[in-house]
Amino acid sequence: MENKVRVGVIGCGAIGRDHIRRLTGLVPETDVVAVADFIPEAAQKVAGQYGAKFYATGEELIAAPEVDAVLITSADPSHAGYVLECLKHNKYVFCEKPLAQTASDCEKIMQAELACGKRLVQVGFMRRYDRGYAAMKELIAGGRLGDPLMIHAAHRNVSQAPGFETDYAITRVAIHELDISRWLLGDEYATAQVLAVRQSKATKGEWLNPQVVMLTTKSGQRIDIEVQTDGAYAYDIQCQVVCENGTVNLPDPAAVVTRADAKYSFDILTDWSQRFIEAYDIEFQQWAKAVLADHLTGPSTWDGYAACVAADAVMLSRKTGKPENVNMIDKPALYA
Ligand code: ISE
Repeated sequence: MENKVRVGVIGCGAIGRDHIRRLTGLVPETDVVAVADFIPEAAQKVAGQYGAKFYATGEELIAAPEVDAVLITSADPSHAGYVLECLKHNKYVFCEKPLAQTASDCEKIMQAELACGKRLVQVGFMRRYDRGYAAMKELIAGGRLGDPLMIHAAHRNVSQAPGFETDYAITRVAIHELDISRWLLGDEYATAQVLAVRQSKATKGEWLNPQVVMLTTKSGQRIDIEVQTDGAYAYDIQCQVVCENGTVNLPDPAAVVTRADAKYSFDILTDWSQRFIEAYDIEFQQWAKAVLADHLTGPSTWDGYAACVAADAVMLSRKTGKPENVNMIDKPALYA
């Protein structure tokens, strides 16, 4: 690597294509040189569009000598396997969330990365790069509001892709809050639970919707997360941190305000991929610089693991009907 990171992308669906557009247009430190997808035609189309090389499998792309770093935007269950393959080749890898489907797969990734002796993995928890969340964290850490006591959060979706299941509400949707809450509070979870709620008739499939996730942290803070995966009025992300001397709220995205017809109104986004669009840009600009500097600083394997341990405990609590302990291994020094 001289002054450009040559990136190979596995997964040419909507988010993959959006990241390729982003890397190509907004991240001058990267070149997208290779693509793969489990639907070959999808990758071939993108390869033609961007002048990248098409690979028939993710494994071949990872092994390719012209690929310095890999971006994984394939289906969730394939993430862990591809990350492990990248580590076998000692390559940088940016993996969209979730890092894996279970905490035990995250532990395997951690062991492989520790054997490499340096951080190579970054997880796509893009909310940490959102200006609103970043300002909240700065304010809380500054101490003016006193200690944080609790978080009230909501994650509301208009719809889901076909094949959605109850557990995806945790591993694919609430996983963002599982990450951002521990990041805002600077603490780890002690217990996790999912509570039953009156079900919404707006749900198209068979899965449970809404769900309410409750967590406690080691220092006794409480977090409640309303998760609506379908049928909500818009894509609406809310977060309020209640501190000893005041509260701090996540701002809504900037929108034009209309005063007309005796109403004060503004539009709310409906498409989740638009809500954190600027955060994605910043996330990849910083990642590319960090790869060139050979020193990753963004969300790590440890962060991917912490979110998955909490997700596992939430899903277990659905079966047991009680809060479950969030048991994490000791944090390796690499992630200090
Ligand atoms: C998507 O993958 C996300 O990351 C969004 O935050 C979530 O709201 C959406 O339901 C997921 O499909």
